Amino acid sequence: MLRSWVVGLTSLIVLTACSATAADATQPTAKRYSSCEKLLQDFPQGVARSEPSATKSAQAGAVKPDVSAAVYRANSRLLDKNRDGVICESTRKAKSFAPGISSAQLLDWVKAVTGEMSQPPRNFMGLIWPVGRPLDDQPDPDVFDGAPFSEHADVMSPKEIRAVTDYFSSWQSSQQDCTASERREFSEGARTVARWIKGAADVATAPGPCRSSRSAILAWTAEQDRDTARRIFFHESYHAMQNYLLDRCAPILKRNEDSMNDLRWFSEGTAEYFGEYMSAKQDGRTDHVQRILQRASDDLRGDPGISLDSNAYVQAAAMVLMVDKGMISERRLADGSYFHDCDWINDFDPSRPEIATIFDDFDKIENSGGRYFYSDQAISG
Ligand SMILES: [Ca+2]
Repeated sequence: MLRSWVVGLTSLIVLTACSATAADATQPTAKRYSSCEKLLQDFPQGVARSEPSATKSAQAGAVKPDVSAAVYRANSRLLDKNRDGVICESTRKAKSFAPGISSAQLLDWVKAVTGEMSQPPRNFMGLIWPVGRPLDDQPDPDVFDGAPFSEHADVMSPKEIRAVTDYFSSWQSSQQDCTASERREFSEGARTVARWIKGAADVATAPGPCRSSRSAILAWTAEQDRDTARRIFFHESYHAMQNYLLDRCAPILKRNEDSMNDLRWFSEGTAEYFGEYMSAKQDGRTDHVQRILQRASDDLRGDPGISLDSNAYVQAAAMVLMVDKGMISERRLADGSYFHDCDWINDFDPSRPEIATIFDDFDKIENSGGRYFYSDQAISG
């Protein structure tokens, strides 16, 4: 029995080898490329050696690569570093487990964000899954490792929950560009994310895992419409693209991260502004500033004494005021370049007199004829 199986296998190998030789003899040798940049000019989605390899890559959230055994064979030694049967696979990945948005649509969101940045990370992944309604109206940091998420009703089966947690951990472990010490943190990171997902937390965050590989992950709650989920996804993606946030600047500036908490208004305000900006851009709208000011204005009407530290709505409005005053530009906000080094920690410190005026005047939003704007006095003040 074993003998005949071995014989059969040998014949198969011979047959395969013969057909490969025959194919090589009749086909011109495929072009060799010296880099992925060059190959991607001809094959923008990368090249798989076979249909199953292409399908597997697409299931992992990438754009489905073209299939060409000849191109693959000519270039795999140099360009298929992780030996997964695909050369120059997409570095942008997205997976949606939520009804209401497909993985292909989420990949469009991912590409929109990374395309906007002047220094995007090499690898980026977006992940969305559904949760139900909140179980109470208080955050439960004790349940979620200190993260300010709240428990929601489960809407996924145990099998689906497993699929979401597996997706995150397998994407993370496939990241080849992270350092050995960063990779040692992977399992604890994946376990934390899995606890959030299993606990039906309203997760909205940008977990590492390293400088060259970033992700934005979102639990889409039953109370959020699609536009809200998209805006939050863009907000979190922006955090993932802020190359120098407080945790990264603390060791560089030799300061304790907690001593810089009064800078969060700027990292949050830019992210919230970006969420509205990117949503408008995708929809072909130009009303993002109006929406930002209207939300802040509604918030201020509910609580006129609110401070600029209190929430992202008023912090995004403060960005509008700074653009109006010429202190920042929308272009640099949108392309992430205020976060290319740690200068922002000093530039936007509330103890600076010009920043103190923003803390004084962010609430001077006026409304006339349905239009929201900062008063001339606030702009010139
Ligand atoms: Ca590969």
